[in-house]
Amino acid sequence: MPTITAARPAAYAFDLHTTALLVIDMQRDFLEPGGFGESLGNDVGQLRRTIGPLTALLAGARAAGLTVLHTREGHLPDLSDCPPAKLERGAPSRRIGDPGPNGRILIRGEYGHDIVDELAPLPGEPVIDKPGKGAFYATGLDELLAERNVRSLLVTGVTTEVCVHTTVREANDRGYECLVLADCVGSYFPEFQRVGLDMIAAQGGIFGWVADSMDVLAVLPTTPVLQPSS
Ligand code: C5J
Repeated sequence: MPTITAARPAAYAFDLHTTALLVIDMQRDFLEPGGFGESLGNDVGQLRRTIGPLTALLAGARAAGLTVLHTREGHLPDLSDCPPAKLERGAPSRRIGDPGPNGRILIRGEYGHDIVDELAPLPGEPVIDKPGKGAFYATGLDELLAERNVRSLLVTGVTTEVCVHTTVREANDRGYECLVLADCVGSYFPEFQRVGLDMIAAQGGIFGWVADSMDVLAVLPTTPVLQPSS
C-alpha cells in the first residue's frame, strides 16, 4: 500500500482501490473577484495559491485512475434550499442570489457558481451540488462513495476552516479516513489555515491526517490501477 511517512500525526497508508480525491468548492464564487467570498470582505487572492498544486495533484490522481469527485456550494434559483439565517448573515456587500459580475451570487447554473477553468471536471467525474458547508449534508455523496467502494478521501479545496473542515468532520463520523493536503486547501485567513490543519491532526489525528501534495504524488502510480473485480 502507498504510505506517506511525512503525514502528521503519523504515517498514512492508503489503498488505491478504495481511495478518492475530493475537490471541494473550487468555484469562481470563492476564488475570483465579484463572487460570494469577496462579497463577505475577503481577499480572494489568498485562495489562488491552491490552484497550482491542486492542478498537479488532479493530474496525478487521474493518471493513477483514482475516483475524482468535485463539489460546489450553491442554491436553487428560487433560494428554496437556502436557510434564511444563511441568507441574512454576514452583512455582505451582495447577498446570495443578488446579481454580480459573474451572475447571481452562489446560484446553481450561474458562471460564478462553476469551478475555475484550471480545475474543470472531466466528463464522468461526479460533481456534487450541495446547499450546505458539508459535502454530505443533503447530497448523495455517501451513497456515491459506497457504490464505488471508497473508504478513504484525499481532501482538497476551499475554505480550510469552513467547507473543508465541515466535510472532513462529516466524513470522519461516517467512518471515512481523510488525508487533507495542506497546500491544496486554502483559507482567506492565514491563521485559520494553520490552526484548521492543526485541529485535524491534533490529539492523534482526531479528524484525520495532514500532508503535502508532493508526498502523495511521490507514491501514486503513473498508470491506472485496475479496479478489483467484484
Ligand atoms: C464558505 C466554503 N466559506 N466553501 N464556503 O462559505 O468554504
